[in-house]
Amino acid sequence: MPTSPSHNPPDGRSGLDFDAIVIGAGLSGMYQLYRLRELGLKVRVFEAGTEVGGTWYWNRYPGARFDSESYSYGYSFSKELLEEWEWSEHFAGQPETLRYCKHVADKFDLRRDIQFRSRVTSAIYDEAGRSWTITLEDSARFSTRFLITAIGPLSTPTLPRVEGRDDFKGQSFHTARWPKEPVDFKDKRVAVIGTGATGVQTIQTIASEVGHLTVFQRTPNWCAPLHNGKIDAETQKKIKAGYGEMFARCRETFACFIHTPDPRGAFEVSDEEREAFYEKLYGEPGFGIWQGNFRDILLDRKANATISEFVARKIRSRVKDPKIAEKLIPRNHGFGTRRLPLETFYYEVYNRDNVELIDITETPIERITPDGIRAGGRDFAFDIIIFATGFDAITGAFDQIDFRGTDGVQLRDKWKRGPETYLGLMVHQFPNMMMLMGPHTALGNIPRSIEYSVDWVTALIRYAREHGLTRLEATPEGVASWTDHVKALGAGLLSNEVDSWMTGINRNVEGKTTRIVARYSGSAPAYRARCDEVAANEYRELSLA
Ligand code: NA7
Repeated sequence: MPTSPSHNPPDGRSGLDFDAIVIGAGLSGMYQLYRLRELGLKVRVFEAGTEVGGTWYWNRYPGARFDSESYSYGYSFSKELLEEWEWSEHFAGQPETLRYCKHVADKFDLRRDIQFRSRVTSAIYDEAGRSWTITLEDSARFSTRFLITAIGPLSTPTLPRVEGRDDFKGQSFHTARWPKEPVDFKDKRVAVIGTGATGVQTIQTIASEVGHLTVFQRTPNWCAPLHNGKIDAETQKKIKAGYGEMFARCRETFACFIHTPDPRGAFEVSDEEREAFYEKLYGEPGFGIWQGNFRDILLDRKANATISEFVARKIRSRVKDPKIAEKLIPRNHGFGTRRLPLETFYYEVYNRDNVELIDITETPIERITPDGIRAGGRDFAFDIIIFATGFDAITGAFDQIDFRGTDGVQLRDKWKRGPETYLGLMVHQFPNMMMLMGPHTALGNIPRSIEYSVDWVTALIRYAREHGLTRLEATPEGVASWTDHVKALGAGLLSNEVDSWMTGINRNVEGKTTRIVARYSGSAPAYRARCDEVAANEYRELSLA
């Protein structure tokens, strides 16, 4: 293995500020810091916010909560942490999750290596030094051997490109930039634009608090009941005793959730059995109806139609006004082909006298006015406008930072027609840069995927240190083969034939109107097997020096 003594000085004598820089102090960044410290590395995490928590720091909108079972979502790496932390609900709300993140930061003394209020604006690779220099918004610069992005797949909020946004005299918020102070909704006329997972949680939470609520819906989404509940003492004990088994199960399931698809096809059972199965799933908590449904509902149009029709009937039975019910039923995509929002009496909101649903495909938003919104020639007056309009997903956070690799190549340019990665973890021409939860990686139950990716990156860095390697790069062949593999896996999935953040569509962002394969859509076990194989073969697929 070739080593270059000039690039491999003993620890602390490289002349670099850090051995590793991590961008972002969300769940990925926090755990990566913990692991790299174990290796004895000098690490600094740069975080734009004022606290740890990432998603759970920024998304403090009313009603923000887990859609995955709380206990399946926490970190699994520390037995002590599992033993001492008690989730109060099966699907915890954002304040509790943020408390959890802070607790983890305290327990492992993470904050001493995290620099808050520090937004990274550029990251430039230096070939001579085999290092990266990052620059912050305030122009401060830091150099490092390894650069790890932990910037989140859903962290760059986007606003509608509509005229007059700055003219509005009332309060307006994007859900992912919600103020820390409570917002007073009492007697207020409130607009919510957007009906994705975030819009649904917001709408169902504030409908009874506001004076009047107007929901501007462009595309209805299929939703299913969350069925949340408090965790009593006895269940708490069972959860703790069952952690080992539950995490082992999550390691085996397709997307690391506790739910696993039913091995039967939708038409392998009688109509009555199918109906009874759907009824059972609709009555159970969490993502079971999505992740634990018949094996073919996300693959086969006819199978999908059976569950879509079932849920449409549920919507019709829950919404009193048949015209409104029809507006709430999706027509352009099947059940579960977009990320499924889980709800708590969401549909019943539309039975309230103080709630109005505006279908903006019929009544288009023309502009924001000083007093509200003009849509379909009608002026709506509002005190508060809430933008639940989503994110420039997966690659968006990368576009916000000027990443430049060898020969000054820009990541933005390289990924213009869609991301190209090696295992979703590395990019050719970007040596020593590793991505956590970047494009082409297995997402699913995110913390489960995070723990795996962080451990993989940590093992790679450990290997590099043990073997005197200071330059780790994905090869063009490795990238081409992984990118082709990811694209091939996406073929045939109904979800890849639908516009959503999962297929890289965001009409609020220029150039994001063509579907791409942004996610790895194979099984998490298959993803891990492939990454494990690379590690077991001592990373020979990488270019190492
Ligand atoms: P989503 O799921 O991307 O939803 C955004 C919503 O906002 C969706 O209903 C969009 O309609 C709507 N939207 C976006 N732009 C506009 C404009 N310009 N005008 C009207 N309506 C608009 O984001 P979320 O924050 O709800 O959820 C993201 C993920 O976070 C979620 O999947 C979970 O994993 C957590 P569209 O469907 O594009 O017609």
